[in-house]
Amino acid sequence: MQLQQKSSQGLAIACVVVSVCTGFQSLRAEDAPAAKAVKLPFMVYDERGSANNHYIPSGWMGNAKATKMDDGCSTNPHGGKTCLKLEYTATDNWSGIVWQDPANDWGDQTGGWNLTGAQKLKFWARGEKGDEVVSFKFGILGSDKKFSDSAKGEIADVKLTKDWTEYSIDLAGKDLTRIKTGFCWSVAGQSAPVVFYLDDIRFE
Ligand SMILES: [Ca+2]
Repeated sequence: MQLQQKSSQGLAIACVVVSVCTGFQSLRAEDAPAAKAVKLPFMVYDERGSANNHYIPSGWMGNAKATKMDDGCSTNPHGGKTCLKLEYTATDNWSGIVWQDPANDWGDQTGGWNLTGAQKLKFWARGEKGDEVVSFKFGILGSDKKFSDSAKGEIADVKLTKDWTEYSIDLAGKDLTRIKTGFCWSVAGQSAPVVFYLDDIRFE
């Protein structure tokens, strides 16, 4: 009631104070700031160093010591001048890399992108020899995390061919309002080192 008697300037200051206090309370996951909206298509990997790239391939999992990634491979890219080259040199154990936003976050920080409207997560892949088995997914942060992904999807145990082939994960009906892990690949150790290539990873 006292606010009504204050000057408009005083009211404005009071509003700012209320906003700040509300901000402190919003540290709870369900009240976290909305994830940034995007324009589709939304690239995860386009070219080395491209401003079109989103998410950061910072989440190295499993046997990372036996894993290599070249994000500027110029050998037969699918589009442009570069593609990703992934190598897993061990024949046992497993490995994978998660594209994260923010980098190195496993669910403790807010962030991510609002991908509402996207119908598919699409990418191109090829194997060095053919028959390499690789799994692909997004949205690996479950509801046990403070700041989780709002949806997940996967195509498991894809057998690659030597030629570029396009794969997709269907997003129909998914809540895409906060996707913090936009892409992930993983391989289990196979009888020989696994080498494969990825390009044009995007939501559209
Ligand atoms: Ca490219």
